[in-house]
Amino acid sequence: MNDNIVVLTGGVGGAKLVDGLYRILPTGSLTAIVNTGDDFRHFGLPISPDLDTLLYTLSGKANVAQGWGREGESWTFMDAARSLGAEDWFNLGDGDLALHILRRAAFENGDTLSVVTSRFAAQWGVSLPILPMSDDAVETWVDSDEGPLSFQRYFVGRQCAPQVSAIRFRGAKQAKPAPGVVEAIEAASAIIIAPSNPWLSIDPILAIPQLREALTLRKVPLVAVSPLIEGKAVKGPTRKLMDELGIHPSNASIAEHYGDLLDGLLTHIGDDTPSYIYGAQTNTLMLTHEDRIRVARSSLELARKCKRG
Ligand code: FO1
Repeated sequence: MNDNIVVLTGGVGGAKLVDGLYRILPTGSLTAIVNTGDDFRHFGLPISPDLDTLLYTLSGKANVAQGWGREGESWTFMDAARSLGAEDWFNLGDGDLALHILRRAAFENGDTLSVVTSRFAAQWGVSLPILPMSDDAVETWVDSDEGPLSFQRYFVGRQCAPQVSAIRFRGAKQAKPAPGVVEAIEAASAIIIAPSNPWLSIDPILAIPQLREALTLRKVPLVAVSPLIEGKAVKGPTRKLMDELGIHPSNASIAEHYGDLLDGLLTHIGDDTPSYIYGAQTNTLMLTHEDRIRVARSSLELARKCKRG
């Protein structure tokens, strides 16, 4: 089949899979739908971490070791801001600032997040439609033993230390899928959920009613790449979060979480494979570009093999 792949993704881990797919699929046969629940305003600037991580990753600008921001970044702004008493829990690199300042200028110009994101992608030679899940504000919040925390306050400000009891997506019920999102899902030959945190990075996407409905009505396979390796997440709080939410840290829990959306699950070699779901295994650790390509190929193969359940 001529591929028309749609990938749902959050930040770091997801961006690596998208990059692997981007490297092996012909232009025009891949669309990324990206979580914007992590987005927030800082110093009055609109920050879109998962969109920016994807832009950096696909244009080869990403600081891979750090997992966010740019390679070779400088911090003159932060040093000057700190000297003026500014809060410094969330670091804005000098190059990174260009995205936030130009995004804010675009919004003041009446442009949507989708429009400004596609403009950035075109400027950086990224020939992949990078679609925000919505152009409406959706904010991920966690209920914790320190009270309600916005995502970045939890994730960066408190380094995921608070005990989480619930996760909410403010504005999701009213949010509309961004232009092209439902059309991409309806035109897809397969849908892949990237190995992002299901609860923090994929659920905000699934919380948008018309987006979820489009996925439920799909006629094509939907497969996910598990974010767990040997029961732990490669990076970030997935395992800790599962423990706090009382969810057993296994691929069975990942499959259960996606429920009837899932037709297939790609898991790490040697890890548990839920019996009731079509599965495949590979080394899902993505450290090199070859790794990204291997996991991308395995996810495409799984999608081709499993039928729409
Ligand atoms: N993560 C951190 O751990 N510390 C930071 O200071 C930080 C700044 C930052 C700035 C822009 C941006 O796009 C992302 C940034 N991140 C930082 C990462 C961010 O919190 C995560 O990428 C996502 O929100 C989680 O996927």
